[in-house]
Amino acid sequence: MVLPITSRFVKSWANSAPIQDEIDRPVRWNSNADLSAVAGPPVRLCFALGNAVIYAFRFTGVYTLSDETLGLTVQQRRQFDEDGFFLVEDALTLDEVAALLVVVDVFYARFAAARAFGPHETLQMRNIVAADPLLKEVMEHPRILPLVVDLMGFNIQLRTSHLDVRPPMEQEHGEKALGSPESFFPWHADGPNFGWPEVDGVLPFMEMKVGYYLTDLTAHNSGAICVVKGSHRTSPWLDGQREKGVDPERVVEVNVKPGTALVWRTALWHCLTPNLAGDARKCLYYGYHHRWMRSSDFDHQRPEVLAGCTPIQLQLLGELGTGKDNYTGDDPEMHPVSRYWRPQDEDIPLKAWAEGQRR
Ligand SMILES: O=C(O)CCC(=O)C(=O)O
Repeated sequence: MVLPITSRFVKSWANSAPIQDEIDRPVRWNSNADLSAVAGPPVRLCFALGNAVIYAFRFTGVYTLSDETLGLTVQQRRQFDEDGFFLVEDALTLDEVAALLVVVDVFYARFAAARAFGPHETLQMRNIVAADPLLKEVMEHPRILPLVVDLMGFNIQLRTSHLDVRPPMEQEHGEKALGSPESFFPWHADGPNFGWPEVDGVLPFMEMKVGYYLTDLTAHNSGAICVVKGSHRTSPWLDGQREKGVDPERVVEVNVKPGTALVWRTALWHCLTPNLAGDARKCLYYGYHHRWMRSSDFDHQRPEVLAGCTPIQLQLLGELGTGKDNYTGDDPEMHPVSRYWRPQDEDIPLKAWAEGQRR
């Protein structure tokens, strides 16, 4: 029951539906979970318990989806906003995983030979969309692209794409504190040099990444990424997280099976567990941001990478969907106007694609 302190008992907030054996679910009063009508003045909460214990409760925003949503669920929306990430199991089929592993292994072998890698050498290769057609296809994976568009809108492009191969490491890496400055992969949030802009101590939503895991990361210390739940919401530079260290209660080790995708805000603090398992960890990352920002992997992709691309691929690769190079508009001499800043519909084919998906 929700009971305003200063006014009389509010009938509609009496008696929420009973909650049994659940640890994460919204409370509803007469099927209403929206408490905004009693927001503002202090309230008292009355709990009626039968053979029960309350561990925690909190007030959060109410999450709803617009009619335009392509694939995102309310739970994914809430997790993305509150925790900064969610997981999609079986985002890739096992056949897709197998095909991608072949490609990843070829690149590792090529670099290992060319650069005389030692047994523990990591490969973090960038701009993979330009390196192989299959790696390019993943940037528009049909299970994930709708979620990216739901979260960022259709006026997006790739900021980066990379593959990571981390062979097993020496055991001594397990002795360093997770993500500490002395560890092989300290806690950090992604961002350009000199940082993202801050608005009242909060980092605006500037970009997101999708991680696709190709190997089994279900065991502790198998090289999985760790994220600090909710850390995308506050600026670490302002709230002193760097000095105080990361709250271990909020750390999530992303122990997942092959084919799982991690959809995450790159402002989340993240680091890696050491890979003390028997096999190399292999994964792919695709970062998306707004088209009016600059990519980190390229200014323009090479012509041979763009040749034969679909309009949507061109858009995601940072080009105009038309394939034309009138980047500053049709009258650049008198009235230059960036087609990234003011795109026409044909410059952003994801718009028409999204509309088609909704029908
Ligand atoms: O290798 C990983 O899993 C994380 C890489 C990373 O720090 C990033 O994608 O920003």
